[in-house]
Order: sequence, then C-alpha cells, then structure tokens
Amino acid sequence: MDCIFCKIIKGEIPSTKLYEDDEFIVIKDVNPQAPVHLLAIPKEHFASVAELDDERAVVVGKMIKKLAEIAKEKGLDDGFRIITNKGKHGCQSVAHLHLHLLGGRQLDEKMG
Ligand code: DGP
Repeated sequence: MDCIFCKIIKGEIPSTKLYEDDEFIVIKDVNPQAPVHLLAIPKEHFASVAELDDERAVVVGKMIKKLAEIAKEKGLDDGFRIITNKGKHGCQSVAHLHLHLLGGRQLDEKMG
C-alpha cells in the first residue's frame, strides 16, 4: 500500500521517533506548525476517525494519553492542542489516521 505513514512505521522512510509500542508510534512532524508538533500514528492502517470501531478507539485513547504525557515531559504547562483532521474539508493530507500534538506557543483561538 502506498501510504507514507505505513512506510514510516516499517522504517522504509526515516523519521524522528519519540515513542513506539506494539500499537502506535509518536514522531516529529516533518513540517512543524509550532515549536512542538508531534504525530501519533496507529500501526494499523485505517483512514480516519470515520473508520473507528471499539478496538481502534481504545488505541486512539492510549495515543491521546501518551501525547498528554509527552506534553508534560516537554514542559507544555501553559497548554497544548491535540487534533485530528478528516477528509477534504478537514484538510487531511495523509489518509492514515493520526493525531497532532501542537504546543510551545500561543495557538490561534479560531479553530478553522
Ligand atoms: P494532515 O494534514 O492532518 O493529514 O497532516 C499530515 C501531517 O503529516 C502534516 O503535518 C505533515 C506530516 N507529514 C507528511 N509527510 C511526512 C513525513 O514523511 N514525515 C513526517 N515526519 N511527517 C510527515
């Protein structure tokens, strides 16, 4: 499958990995929009939150928990944002579900 995140997970494309377990990885975003911009990516390929089932939702919950832990380790005590994009209107550019962690500066109040 021609998926850039599957290739990163398999090690076929290099990335800066901060965390890995059997279910997901956390890497630095290649095009950071904030001083801290990380991506949590499940190892199972599925496109977006629209494809969640109960099992996948548990993994996504663990991804959120891990990102919050990393945010604490990185000293983002003034706050941060965790988001996921879905489809064209959501500006999703990679069709493999991922969560963004953004922090380290004042983020925009407007979400869209
Ligand atoms: P989204 O627009 O929500 O689909 O975000 C995709 C993000 O993935 C975007 O912020 C840039 C990042 N990205 C794309 N290709 C690569 C890559 O090869 N390596 C890394 N580390 N990040 C990538």
